[in-house]
Amino acid sequence: QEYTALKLRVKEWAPDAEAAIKGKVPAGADVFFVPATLRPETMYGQTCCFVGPKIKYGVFKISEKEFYVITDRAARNMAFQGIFPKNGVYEKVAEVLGADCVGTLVNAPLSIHKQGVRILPMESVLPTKGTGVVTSVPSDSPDDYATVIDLAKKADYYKIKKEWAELEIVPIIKTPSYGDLTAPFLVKKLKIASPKDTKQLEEAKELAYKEGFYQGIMVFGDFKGDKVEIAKPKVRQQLIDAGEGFAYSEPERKVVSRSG
Ligand code: ZZB
Repeated sequence: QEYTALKLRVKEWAPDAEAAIKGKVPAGADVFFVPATLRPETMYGQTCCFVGPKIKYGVFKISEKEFYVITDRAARNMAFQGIFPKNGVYEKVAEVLGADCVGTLVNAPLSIHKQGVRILPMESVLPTKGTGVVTSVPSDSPDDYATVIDLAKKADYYKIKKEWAELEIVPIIKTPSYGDLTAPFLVKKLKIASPKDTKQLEEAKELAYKEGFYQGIMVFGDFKGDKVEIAKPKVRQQLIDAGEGFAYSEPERKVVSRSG
């Protein structure tokens, strides 16, 4: 899988995360949450960034000035892709639990929400995929839409401020079948009531990917009017050129062998 890794710079730490990294990251250095995405063209619509509350993350040193928050597994992969200064070597300076990061304010490149977006919990984040950090685009990802609705509904239970989950969702991509807010449309159409409706969410995701990629037209950003197919690599290159993203690939996951 060829992902785009995105650099979300920490503007303000949640208190427990701040305590965990205290004295371990030099003053003045930037720390980034680094989600891996297959949809760089949707980055305008980021409204938050998810971590698995029970997942343990490492804070890895890229240089004196830059540190990444990702899983150990992702750091190991990155170390063999020229992302760390020395091939195969990845230095971990601190560890932090996903739950302790909740509430941290980060700057999300290209997002319309220039004041920053919050780190929020998502139970279904897989520690074995990507970087274990997932940027949230509720306009175009059914999983993300179902999750932000649930987070806002049960803000107290999740120990978050309701407004952190309620940043405005704007149209980024238009398709003939689903209009300009694909994820909300599909969540409604498939009667998805919560993030626990995993089977319908899987189906919604497949539909959203297909329709978005082959029929989608950008309705926001520098490539407004272009087909998604055309805009995708251009947005990706912009992010890379701006130093706000980089290529990250992951060895194909093992596929369960088919019977017989
Ligand atoms: C932003 C985004 C916007 C994404 C969108 C999708 C969509 P896939 O689809 O299963 O091959 N992701 C990345 N890492 C993880 C993880 N560790 N656990 C759970 N989800 C993860 O996986 C790729 C997508 O799954 C990534 O692309 C990321 O969400 C999420 F509008 O990033 B995406 C229709 C999907 N739309």
